[in-house]
Amino acid sequence: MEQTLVILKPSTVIRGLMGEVINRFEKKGLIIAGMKMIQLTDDILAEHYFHLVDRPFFPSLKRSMMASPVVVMCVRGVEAVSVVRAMTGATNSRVAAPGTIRGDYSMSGQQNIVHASDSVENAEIELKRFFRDDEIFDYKPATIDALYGEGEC
Ligand code: IDP
Ligand code: MG
Repeated sequence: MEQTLVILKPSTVIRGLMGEVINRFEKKGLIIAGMKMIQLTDDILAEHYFHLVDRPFFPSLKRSMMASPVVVMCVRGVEAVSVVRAMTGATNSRVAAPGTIRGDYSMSGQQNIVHASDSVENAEIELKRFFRDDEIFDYKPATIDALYGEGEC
């Protein structure tokens, strides 16, 4: 199975939407393999969003990401990286499709509820950025035999 990083951004924490968003991943059948609340810093955001450091909105992106603690999650499942990206929706929530998390919970291109890793390679790098090995758990959900068909995982 793949693992991917999800961050519940301050827009989710401050608006009291953590439970709703976590519930979507649980209902989908994804396994929450790790989860904790942390405060992001300048340094970790410069690393995490290195592809955006030269963009004019980077200072306001950093402020928005440090406005409250965030929840970082390790989410596991077959093809979890692409499944979670599809559930997340387009970056700009105003064009994100209804039914996606951003499409259903946000009006913003910046305060867009969740971060989700965009490739298997980046998921590995990003999970290492936020989790120690012993903070990711390999337990078997009681529902696993009903989540996947034989040989699917
Ligand atoms: P993603 O979150 O959909 O992967 P990225 O391009 O990696 O999108 O951008 C990271 C984050 O930076 C976005 O989720 C959003 O919060 C913010 N961001 C991206 N583009 C803009 C913009 O044009 N204005 C303001 N914030 C932006
Ligand atoms: Mg991205």
